[in-house]
Amino acid sequence: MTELTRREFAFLMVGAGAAITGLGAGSGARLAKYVDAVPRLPTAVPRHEAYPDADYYELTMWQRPWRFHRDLPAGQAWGFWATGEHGPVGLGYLGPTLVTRRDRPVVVRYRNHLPTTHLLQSAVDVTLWRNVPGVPPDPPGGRMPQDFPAEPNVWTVTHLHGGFNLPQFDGGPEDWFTPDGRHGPRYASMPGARANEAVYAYTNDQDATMLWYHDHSMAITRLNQYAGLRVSI
Ligand SMILES: [Cu+2]
Repeated sequence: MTELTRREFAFLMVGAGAAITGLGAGSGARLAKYVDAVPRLPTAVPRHEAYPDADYYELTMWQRPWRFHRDLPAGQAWGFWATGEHGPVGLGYLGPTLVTRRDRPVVVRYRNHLPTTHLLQSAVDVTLWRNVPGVPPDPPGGRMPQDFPAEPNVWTVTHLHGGFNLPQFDGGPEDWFTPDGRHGPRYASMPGARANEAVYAYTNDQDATMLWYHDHSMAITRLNQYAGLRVSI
């Protein structure tokens, strides 16, 4: 776990460090190792008014400051924030853990409150969903024909990795939604979602184990996860 976290730090320094911290990858700066405690993910508390037979959570994606190392200035990162009795529950990066019981249904309202410009905008590869002059199309038939926005935007969709999920709540790549309310071609939700939300129900009948939830959006999954949208449950 510690190793993974160190690797994440190292990756972020190299891959996203320029954007997030202003430190160039070639600056020669060396950071002291093992000086920060590994952050502990907070635990979200479920509510029961809306769905009495389920644990109900609201998880909002925000861009917030996050300090990746004690000797770096605070940068910006993405994370999930749960609605809590005493305010939002989150870190700024990653997000809260949900503690559940096998066979106890869970309902999650995912809300996209991110900016409409990607945190890692310079790394967005539009050729993954659009024909670009000079870039040969993938055979057969060129790039993906889905109805994507004309310009890169911040679409997200959350997949519960390892859950026995109904297909409409599985968070597939085309199920995305944006902060300004656009939806992917296979977007689905329980009733009552606002335009920048999707409400998913999980039967939670897989074996008791640790799962994780993470962004799964078409073409920008890697960027959304580097930015912070991935958490254990
Ligand atoms: Cu996964």
